[in-house]
Amino acid sequence: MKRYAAFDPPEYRNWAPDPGLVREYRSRIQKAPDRNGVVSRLATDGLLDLYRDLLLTRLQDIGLKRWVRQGVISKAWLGVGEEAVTVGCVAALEPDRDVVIPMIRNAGASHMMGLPLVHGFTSYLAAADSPSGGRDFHYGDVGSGVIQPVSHMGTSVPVAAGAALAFKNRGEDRVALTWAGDGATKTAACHEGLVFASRLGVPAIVVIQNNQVALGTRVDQHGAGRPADIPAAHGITAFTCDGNNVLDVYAATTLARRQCAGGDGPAVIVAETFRMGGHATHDEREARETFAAELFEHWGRRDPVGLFEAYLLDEGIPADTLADVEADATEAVERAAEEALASRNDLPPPEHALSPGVSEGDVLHGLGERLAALARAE
Ligand SMILES: Cc1ncc(C[n+]2csc(CCOP(=O)(O)OP(=O)(O)O)c2C)c(N)n1
Ligand SMILES: [Mg+2]
Repeated sequence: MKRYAAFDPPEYRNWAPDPGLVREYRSRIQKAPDRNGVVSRLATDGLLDLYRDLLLTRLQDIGLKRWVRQGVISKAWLGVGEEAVTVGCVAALEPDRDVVIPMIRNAGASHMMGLPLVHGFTSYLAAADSPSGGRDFHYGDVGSGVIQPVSHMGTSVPVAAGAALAFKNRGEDRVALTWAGDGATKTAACHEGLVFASRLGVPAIVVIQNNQVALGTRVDQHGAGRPADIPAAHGITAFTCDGNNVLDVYAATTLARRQCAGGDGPAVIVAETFRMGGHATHDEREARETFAAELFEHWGRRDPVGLFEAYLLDEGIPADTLADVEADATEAVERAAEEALASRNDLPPPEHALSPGVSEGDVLHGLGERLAALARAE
């Protein structure tokens, strides 16, 4: 893909595939017969869909970073380097039936589930036409299978377990999938959710997205155990995967979904990856000091977009075809950002900030009562 000198991490700027890593990328799948079976059923269109979704996810982040530099927004939480953990997982789901709860690094899940790309931008502007009506930058749409997260780490795990229990009780072939960062796995909520899911045998998939860091604390500092050991502690089947290899993530999630659909849920996917930027755009310099430069180089050579592109070329897909996919993705993201900017000054009425917090479509439940209580107090 085109590289963006002003926005890419230094390791991506003059990126070229390392032939040994491209071979490893392929052999990782080939040496696992069940995963190889899943991947070999992907036709060219399926591979190109994965490529497009990786690009859209990366380009949305680049668009947000551009906004930060331009002063449109003050900061953005990006998922650069971790795109495959989102794209591979969601591609393995049934978008018309399954539900996801995306965390900050999983913004790409929303467009993959069918939410307009423009929401990825309006959500940051607090504009009246943003998904939450300007109240929250977290966003979702239950109708599209995206449950809006809250910022409290780990809490999406019990919510996913609860949604999965509903699917099980109704006898529906549906799964609920959420992600938990390495830091989030240290919360009580995460473990309560896993206990609940495992004891009730619900079709929930929890993806432990180990990007090696939680805010400014390295994974080795915030816990002595390994994220990969967590599923066994709860008696849950683990599917470990290379989080920078979209095919491996896709195959692992397909197998996890199959297990859930067969009534043998839940499943935990453990994806190893690396945060190439800061926690958000405000601490990128500190983030570079959190790890040795060699670690950035190690993971930088494993750019999930670049490696998949190299794999596709190796598969015989013409460079022109990839360039067309990229041109379309670039245009779609630029259009979404422009469209979002048009409603930048269209802010919601201030009373909306008083809502107790439950909203559904255009209705903010409880707002009337809250205003009446305020009027009585005056
Ligand atoms: C319960 C809770 N404690 C603390 C925070 C503040 N906080 C926000 S993100 C974050 C780090 C999250 O790390 P991780 O789960 O590894 O996800 P990552 O940011 O690496 O994707 C922290 C501590 C929070 N949102 N919720
Ligand atoms: Mg983390």
